[in-house]
Amino acid sequence: MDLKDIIKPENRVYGKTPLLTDNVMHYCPGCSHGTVHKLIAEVIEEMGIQEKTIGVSPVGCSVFAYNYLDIDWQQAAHGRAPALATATKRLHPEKYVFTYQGDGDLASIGTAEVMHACNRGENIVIIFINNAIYGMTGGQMAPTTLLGMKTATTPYGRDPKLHGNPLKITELLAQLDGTCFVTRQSVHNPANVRKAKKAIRKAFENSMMDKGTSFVEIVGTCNSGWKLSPVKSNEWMVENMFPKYPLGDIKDI
Ligand SMILES: Cc1ncc(C[n+]2csc(CCOP(=O)(O)OP(=O)(O)O)c2C)c(N)n1
Repeated sequence: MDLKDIIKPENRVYGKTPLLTDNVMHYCPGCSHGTVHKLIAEVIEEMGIQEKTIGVSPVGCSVFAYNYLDIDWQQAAHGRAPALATATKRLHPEKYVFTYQGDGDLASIGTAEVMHACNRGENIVIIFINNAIYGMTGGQMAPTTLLGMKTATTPYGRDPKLHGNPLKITELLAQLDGTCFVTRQSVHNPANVRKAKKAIRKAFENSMMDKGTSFVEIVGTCNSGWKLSPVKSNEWMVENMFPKYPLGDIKDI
């Protein structure tokens, strides 16, 4: 019997969007990147903008994002995605342009780029994955690392006297006149996955309304870097990350 005869349209509860390629993702089991990729792909499919979307992939674990979403992509040097997205959107105002960046990329190496793109109010979407460390290079401290958190470069825990304080860059960007929508989400359970998807969709819709920059932070896990199982990582994130990085909309105009 053919699969189509068993799974009738009325019985279908979920199907993988064709925008997600069949390439096997290189992410570690439990990593948030894969879930966020899926949400972006679903939003693009549901909005029918596959041919009109250009992603800018970063340096970091999600450097290969272009292998997983069947849309047009550019590859930026570390931290430079908002600058590249600015040029792309200005050259192609009819396109939906988004960046996808980790916290090392966006909140450390590319701080200036993201600040000025948001301040200029570029009509782009910025997706920011905050897992509190530099994942790809082996779990070094990032600006978003929590106080006391052990990383490869803070083996005794982050000490504010030595290493400074965690940077709440999302709150900073919300202060800038160029941002129209700034929100912090997570994908650690089904309810939050749905909320994150809604936020991503809103951000994409905003980018055609000349309202300015939409910024979606996703607080995510890096279980390899954190040296915890996927389940424990989610628990650790809820207990430790959310008090410092509370979920919800920070700005919506
Ligand atoms: C200018 C520059 N500095 C440093 C590096 C090395 N580097 C590559 S990936 C990475 C860390 C990426 O961390 P993050 O942006 O948080 O993304 P994650 O891997 O955690 O998703 C670093 C420091 C680089 N490629 N370019």
